[in-house]
Amino acid sequence: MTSPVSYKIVDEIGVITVDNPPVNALSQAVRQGLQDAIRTAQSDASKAVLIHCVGRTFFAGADITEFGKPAVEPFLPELLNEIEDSTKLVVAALHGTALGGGFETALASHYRIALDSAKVGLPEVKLGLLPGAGGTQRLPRLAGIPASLEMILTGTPITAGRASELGLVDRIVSSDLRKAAIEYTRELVDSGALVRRTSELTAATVDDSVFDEIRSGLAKRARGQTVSSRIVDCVKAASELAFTDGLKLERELFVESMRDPQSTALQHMFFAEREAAKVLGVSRETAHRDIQKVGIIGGGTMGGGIAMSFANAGYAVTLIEINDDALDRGLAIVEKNYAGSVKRGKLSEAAANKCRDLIIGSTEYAALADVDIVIEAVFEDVELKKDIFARLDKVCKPGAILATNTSYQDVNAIAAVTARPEDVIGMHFFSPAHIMKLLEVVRADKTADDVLGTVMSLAKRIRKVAVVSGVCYGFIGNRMLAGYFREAQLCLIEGGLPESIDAAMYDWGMAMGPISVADLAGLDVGYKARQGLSEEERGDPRSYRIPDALVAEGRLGQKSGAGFYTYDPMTRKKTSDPAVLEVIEREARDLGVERGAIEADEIIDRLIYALVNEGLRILDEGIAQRPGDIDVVYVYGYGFPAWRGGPMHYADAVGLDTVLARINEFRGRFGADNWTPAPLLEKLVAENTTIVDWAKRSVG
Ligand code: 3H9
Repeated sequence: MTSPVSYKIVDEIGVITVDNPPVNALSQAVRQGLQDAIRTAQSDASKAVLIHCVGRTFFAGADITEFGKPAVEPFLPELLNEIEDSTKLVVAALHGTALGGGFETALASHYRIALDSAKVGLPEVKLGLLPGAGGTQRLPRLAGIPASLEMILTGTPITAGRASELGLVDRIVSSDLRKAAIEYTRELVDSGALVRRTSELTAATVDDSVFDEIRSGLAKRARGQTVSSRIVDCVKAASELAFTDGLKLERELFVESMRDPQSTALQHMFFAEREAAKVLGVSRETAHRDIQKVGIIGGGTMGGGIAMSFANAGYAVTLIEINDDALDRGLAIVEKNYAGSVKRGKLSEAAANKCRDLIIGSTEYAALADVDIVIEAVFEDVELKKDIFARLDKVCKPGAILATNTSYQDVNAIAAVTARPEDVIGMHFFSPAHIMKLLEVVRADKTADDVLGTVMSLAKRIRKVAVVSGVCYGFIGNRMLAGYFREAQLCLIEGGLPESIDAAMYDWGMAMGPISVADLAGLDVGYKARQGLSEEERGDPRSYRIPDALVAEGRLGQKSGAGFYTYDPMTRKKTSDPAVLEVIEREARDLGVERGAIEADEIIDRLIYALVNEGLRILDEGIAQRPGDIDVVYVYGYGFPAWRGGPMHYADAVGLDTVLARINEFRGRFGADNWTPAPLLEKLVAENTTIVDWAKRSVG
């Protein structure tokens, strides 16, 4: 096998070139090649060494696919020490994204030159890890403690410009990096520049209060995450211990993090997110339709947010509303959102203006004649949606993609009203659509492969994480959510309080408790939906009587200032309301429910196992392509803690036999209507296997 690393002396510079697509991960072969080259350079005719990568980026980090397997020499930390110990000066030339072990390689080099478009960072925290190849010790020696803590705790890459301000990059160039880097190295040699070892620097000490403050903030900024305090320990050590002792601590805590189930979960999420982009049965080579112009029908919160997502990515958007008033209202919401982004420093005034200018409004469907894709985002009324699609069929040009943003409705039925069902697809955005990362892409029976492929790549362009779902009521996310909300309401009527249920789930790691989510979404939404249903269709009255009673009292949730909680009109801060407890107790009495204490553990198991059980049905039916897709939906769309890896990964981690035993216990206590184990769960337990192994066998 040819090595991904080559070495050649150019103009007296020993140039190490790495070519390991797609992202130049520091695989064993790369590490070996680097070690061989750096050793050769010590005794050959070269005067200095340059490390650079071809392709889209400098090393994007250690090779994550090697994690969990036995480590093979040379190990990265030792290799980087060897690079730093080089007697000839070593220059790293950075482009693309120099991340993790990649950026650590740069920090171990003696000088750094970067393309102005490059970004550098230590994103290990996103994998539940800390930089484990000297990053926690070298970065503080160059950039100081506060900036290092910020970079390592957030994992957010910084620009080459910022890196230069922090002393992490010595020279920035705007083109032809390889040539510029050879010239720079030559210049260093000619000027007699010395080998400059980061490990020999001293990190400026800071007052202990800096660390105390960071630690006390971790509970909020890194809630539930174990690796953050280890990161603080390492960075603190950089200013207190000798370099080698600091490295020893870093190694110890890196290994501890690697063994932590949180890291396993986050690594699973990393690959699940990338897997989700691949559509089974649709080759990556399938030609995509060209998308330049986008039409959106409905200028409400959802339509406006979707318009912003596209405009932010540079697409021209035509927003259609029913009349001038509605259109003005829609455009005003967009305007307000952009003003908010400017105020919060997320966008410059100029960038916001540029995006805003890309969105034009119209009340005429004829304005959609030349759009390449149109997304319908009106309220959830299937007949209205069918009407709209029949009109779109008439006005849109041949080959235009017709998408619906429905959260529940049958996309096949909507497609059937057109003469081109192959062009119809679901694009289920999550609110607020310009912020939430998830996009459920609903593949209807007749959706053409190139339509699906186009929408998946379009999703990436508008910075969404897309997951394919088959057609069913509620698709992947909302279908699973029904059981989760049902159990939250049942726990409430059986003895819980809004606060205790929210606290149980929030403390477990959910972004928001389910009762607060209901208030945010609006209690009237479910109420209205139930009005059209028969008693039988509404299901167990214990699961909706309390919210319906609150709606009857005008408590519609956050929007009316009161729901399960009462909200301050200015700050939206919520407080408990004794009147709600009275409603709960009254409804429980009416329904003959005897209220009693419910432990947090039970609340968690009932809500999460309801998700897991339905998720397994969804998998079994082929609605989700793979378990990781369900995990991506929950982490990116429903505030499930990424460090627990999503409901499917979590179930495997707990053990499917434990999950099944608990569900069977619930069936015994609460009845089979809500608690019949998914057949796939029983099958996997009987076969003594895991969801992930089953998926490997059945999906490949
Ligand atoms: C580390 O460095 C630990 C050290 O401190 C200590 C060690 C002792 N390894 O994201 P994309 C694959 S921890 C293996 O779609 P983009 C990815 O799976 C690491 N594979 O592209 C995908 O494969 P496929 C710290 C990797 O342009 C393909 O590359 N580094 C790795 O949207 C394309 O990826 C990180 O955490 C990897 N390190 O974004 C950086 N990275 O095509 C992680 C990517 O088969 N990577 N792949 O699905 C990223 O953030 C993004 O991939 C990057 C490119 C920004 C680089």
